[in-house]
Amino acid sequence: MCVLRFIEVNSTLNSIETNSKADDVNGEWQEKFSKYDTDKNGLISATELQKLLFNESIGFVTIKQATNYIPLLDRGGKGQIRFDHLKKIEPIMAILSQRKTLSLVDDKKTISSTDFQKLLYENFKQTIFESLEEVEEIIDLINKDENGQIKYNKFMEIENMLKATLQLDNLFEVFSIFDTDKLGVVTVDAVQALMEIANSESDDFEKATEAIKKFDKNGDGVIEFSEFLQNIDNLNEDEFSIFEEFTKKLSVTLF
Ligand SMILES: [Ca+2]
Ligand SMILES: [Ca+2]
Repeated sequence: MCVLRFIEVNSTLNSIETNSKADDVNGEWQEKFSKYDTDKNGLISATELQKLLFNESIGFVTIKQATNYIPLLDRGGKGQIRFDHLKKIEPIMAILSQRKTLSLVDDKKTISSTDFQKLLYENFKQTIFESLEEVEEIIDLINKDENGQIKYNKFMEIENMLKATLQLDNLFEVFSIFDTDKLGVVTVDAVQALMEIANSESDDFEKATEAIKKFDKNGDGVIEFSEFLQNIDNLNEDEFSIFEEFTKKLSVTLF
């Protein structure tokens, strides 16, 4: 009787704790949402999302990339994110914030914004930036001194940050190949149809189907972009190489 009583009390305490933790997390999201919903329309736009990610030191996406990702994060949100969908950016945040530790050069070395812009464009043209003008988005977000100079350390930091941007965008490209109906989700049927086109081995076919199911964490039969990003690291080596091989074959077949 005594033990039972203890368990009851304990489970009540646990649920109170869990609730208050959930309230805290919800509060933090609410705070972020109101802070970055600068036009106060109750939605986070591509530009607002770019600012949120950059100012919170999470990472950088171009407005064009954000515009591609948002309909996948909030399907039915008409190109902007509603509050109850904001948490879906978590896997994006996780990928963007993965960075190597840098050994920074001296703090006095600076570079002009124009050179900064050119260097970034040279290193990431075609892969992230479509034009030199697009690099201005990131220049606008960075602090400059009164002479328009930027610290060289900042350049290294941004370059490092953009590697994660690139990784995220590559994953978006892969997801888009699988999202054949352009509904913003991947289904087992669509992947199987693509595997037929790519003439995959029947053994790989089965393994890939099983692997695909691993992504569907909420079990609704479709894989959302956030589920895809969240679970890409959970594939074992064998599954990962099947996907890699398959995606390569597909890009040759489809494009
Ligand atoms: Ca807004
Ligand atoms: Ca799902």
